[in-house]
Amino acid sequence: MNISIRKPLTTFIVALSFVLFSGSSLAADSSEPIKIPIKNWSSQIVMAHVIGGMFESMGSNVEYVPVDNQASFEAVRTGDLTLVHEVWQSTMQNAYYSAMEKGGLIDAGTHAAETLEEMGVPNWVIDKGLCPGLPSWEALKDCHENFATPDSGGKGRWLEGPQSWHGDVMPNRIKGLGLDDKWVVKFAGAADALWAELKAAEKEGRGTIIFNWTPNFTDADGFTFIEFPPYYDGCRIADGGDLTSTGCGSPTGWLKKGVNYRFPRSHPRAYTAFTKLSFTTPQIGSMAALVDVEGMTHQDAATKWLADNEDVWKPWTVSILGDTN
Ligand code: TMO
Repeated sequence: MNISIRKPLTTFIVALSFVLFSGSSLAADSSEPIKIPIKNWSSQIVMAHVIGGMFESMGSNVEYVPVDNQASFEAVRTGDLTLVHEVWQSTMQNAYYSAMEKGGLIDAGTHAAETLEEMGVPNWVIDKGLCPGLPSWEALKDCHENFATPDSGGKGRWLEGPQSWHGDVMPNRIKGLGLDDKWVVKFAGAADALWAELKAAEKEGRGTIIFNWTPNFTDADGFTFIEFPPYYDGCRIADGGDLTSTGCGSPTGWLKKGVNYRFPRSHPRAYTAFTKLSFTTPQIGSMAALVDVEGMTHQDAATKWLADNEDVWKPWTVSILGDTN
């Protein structure tokens, strides 16, 4: 009799404590690695390690996964990646929103930095008068000789980034503006080739037009983006535009983050910190500068950045539930 009364009571207590225990364990992060993408420009790679270091300081495991930029959004959707931390509006919004519409990628907030990805010139090109009338694009009608290179067939050369970044946006733009008899687009093999070109052109005193972006380390050096006809949704050929509209420039835009839909549940603390995380233009520029100006490795740059900026990122990791992992 005694036993038959006690048994249900014991069962009840065990069940109750299980509910309480699992209630609190839900708030602890899984030990499964958080999979962070590594792409092919400096701020992205340094920021990957900055974010990974922040997660590690919270007790999480991380894994770095080299990925193709345009394929990375689908990889977040399917869970092969946990997150993306630099979604540039001008060149990535289509892939980002299409992964969101298919289901599986969710928005995780926007950085403070505004972005621009555009063709431009180092300020000394303007100071030397190599293309009078810049930054207006119309100036390009009369100065292409000063931007010819051995591989450009007598035309002025635009040095684009790797073709995997934006496809045919720039070749189409030159056609759309009616500049294709005077200018030609060449694609750099890697971002480093853009910075090597800036140095070489300055040394040789010749004009140079490269693809560049902000935030970047060049923000501090003096770089001027060319002003093209205004961007509007659908002006580019890839977005339904035609030759009369595809001369449009790049939009000033946002820099977003995104995560796989399971991340808030598997790693609630890391997810919360990641949604709070927001970098400014000078912060992102300094991540790139540690590599492209100071010559550090991406990992060392991230370690230094984390050590120098604890006041920036530590507050994002503090739990409002009052305890730490
Ligand atoms: C994606 N990027 C910032 C290199 O233009």
